[in-house]
Amino acid sequence: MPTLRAAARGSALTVILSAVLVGCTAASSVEPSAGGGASTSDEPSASIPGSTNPPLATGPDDLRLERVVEGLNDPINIANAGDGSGRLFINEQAGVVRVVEPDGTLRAEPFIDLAGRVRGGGEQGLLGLAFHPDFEVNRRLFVHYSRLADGATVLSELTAATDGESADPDSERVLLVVEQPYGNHNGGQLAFGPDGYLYLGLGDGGSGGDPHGNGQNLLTLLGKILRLDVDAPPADGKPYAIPPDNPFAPIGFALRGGLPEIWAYGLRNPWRFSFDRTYGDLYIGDVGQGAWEEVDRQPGDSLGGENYGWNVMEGSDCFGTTVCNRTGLTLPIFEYGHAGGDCSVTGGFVYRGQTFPTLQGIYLLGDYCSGRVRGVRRAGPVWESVLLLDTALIISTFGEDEDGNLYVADYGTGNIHQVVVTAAP
Ligand SMILES: [Ca+2]
Ligand SMILES: [Ca+2]
Repeated sequence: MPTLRAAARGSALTVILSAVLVGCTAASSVEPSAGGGASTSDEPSASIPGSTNPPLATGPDDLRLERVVEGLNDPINIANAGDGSGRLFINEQAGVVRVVEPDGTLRAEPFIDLAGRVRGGGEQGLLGLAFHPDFEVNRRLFVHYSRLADGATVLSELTAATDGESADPDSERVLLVVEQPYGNHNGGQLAFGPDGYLYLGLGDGGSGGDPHGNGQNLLTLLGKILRLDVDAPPADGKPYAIPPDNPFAPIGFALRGGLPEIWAYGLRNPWRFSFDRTYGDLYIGDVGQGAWEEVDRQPGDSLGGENYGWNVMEGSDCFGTTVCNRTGLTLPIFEYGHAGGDCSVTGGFVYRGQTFPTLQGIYLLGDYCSGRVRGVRRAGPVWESVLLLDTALIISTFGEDEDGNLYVADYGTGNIHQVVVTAAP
């Protein structure tokens, strides 16, 4: 384990969830100030070449996972409601959301039961859950799931009971349906950004190698991260609005060569992504084909429209060819190969809690197949990385509570673990 050095500045789903959601160089600008907007940091901009991240110079000794909840069935998402309740909400793949009370008790009754509408298994299921930033007041929440009848992607809004303790499936209002050509690569993550917009990650549709070229096709929502406004009045015959500054939002009557919902593209299967709650940076774990698992990072002041490369490239290698045109592609800040049982990245979170100072600013990610937990952190112009843990878990997702504590779900046992750092003896 690395030791902390004060000078440092840090600034699959698969196999079971089916067969491997099988899988550099970031154009990184100066990190914006905590309040967003103007860049005040003196950190230089830099492009980080390929797969040769230096080791993390400083970091947490004695990182470990502490089991805090047991008894979930195929947990694949962990969310909080941001309502001051201190609860965690766990998606079970088959379509049920369970509640973990602040005292750690797993409530017997589901928060919501959508099992009658969800196709669970493989890479399908109740993949995403996001609470409206004003959930405490408006009780609005959003789900992303695979439709029972045909596996199509569904994004829906639901309204919880006034006490916020449950949500009636009959409150469902479907916002978006995207047909799926194959059962795999459905993406998953649903999250509100610091800008108040709702982001949804969709995979390339499935099969292998992106046979339809969806990742680079701006006329499909597959292989993209979408950005929707669910607060403005619905427009253009859709049950949501398009943020006017989306990169392909029409200007007047002028179309701009892509579907207006698209925020970023060139993604293979962005199963999990998250926003750094301090800087607003977007970190995407994009599952690789057969060679490279990658983490992409978008600065908090990005204007969107990034092309993360798939299927021109897998990680920082050309995909299927020895030469390819890298112009305009945003390559990963971190990638790792498939040696030693690694096969499918599960993106995590930048730790911003107050409990474990040595973990501060480190982006944690896991591998679904190997159980390894890695950390990535920016140090001036480079992104350092480290192997933090080698576990026996089947890491399906990370999650963050309201205080910034991080959790890991084990798909194998149904247990939820908290990421903790024990005090040095
Ligand atoms: Ca699919
Ligand atoms: Ca990529």
